[in-house]
Amino acid sequence: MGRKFVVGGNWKMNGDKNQINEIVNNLKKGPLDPNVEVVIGVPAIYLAYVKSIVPDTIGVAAQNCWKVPKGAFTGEISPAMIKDVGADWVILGHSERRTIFGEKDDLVAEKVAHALESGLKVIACIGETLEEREAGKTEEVVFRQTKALVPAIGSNWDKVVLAYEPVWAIGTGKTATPQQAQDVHASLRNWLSTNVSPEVAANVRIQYGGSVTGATAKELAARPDIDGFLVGGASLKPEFVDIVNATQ
Ligand code: G2H
Repeated sequence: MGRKFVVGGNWKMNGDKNQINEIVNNLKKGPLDPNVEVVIGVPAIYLAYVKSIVPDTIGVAAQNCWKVPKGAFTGEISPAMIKDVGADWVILGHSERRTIFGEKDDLVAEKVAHALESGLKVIACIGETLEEREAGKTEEVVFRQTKALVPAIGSNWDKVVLAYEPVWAIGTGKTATPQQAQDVHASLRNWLSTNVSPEVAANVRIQYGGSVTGATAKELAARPDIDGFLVGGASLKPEFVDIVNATQ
């Protein structure tokens, strides 16, 4: 069976109720390709609100969570809480979490493990910095980040989407070329085939993320190993619909 195209909108720390209403109305108007899975990653404080106004066909994701169900962790939210308000996804390991908030591979893995144990689906982000790319270390970094996730994911690969987001392309307007993205996706799939299993490699969906727009999505989506997008800035705009429909 083919991999279902999956497009995530990562709103990051943006939006108020007015803007959220506009974004959701735009999604409702669509029309969205029914063969594409759509997930919107919203600020934690708006998870319940978004869940109450968005159609059930659109998944709702938190952008982060902590690694245990509850306790004295001021300011954190748990997968149990995310599920309790009706959301079913969490984005973990985003490069902004890694670079601004100092999250390392092992912490990301612990969060992924607990989120999956709690019944959430996970968009797990990986990607190299410009310095690492220029030093020829793209594969080394992406494989290292993925390797840390393997024991955390265990047999739950069907609940995981990998998002390859080169850090140099995030929010910079510098999208990776379709060939650059395809090359990393293909070598990652190859690594998964050797280090996890050929089945996982064939079935896991790998999104590309980094300054995707309505103008760049179609050409990226045409590449065989690009199974969707994780979209930041453009997910706040009407063109998000064009990105969802990029394979049409
Ligand atoms: C990468 C992406 C969404 P943007 O972070 O995760 O953001 O599309 O703004 O580069």
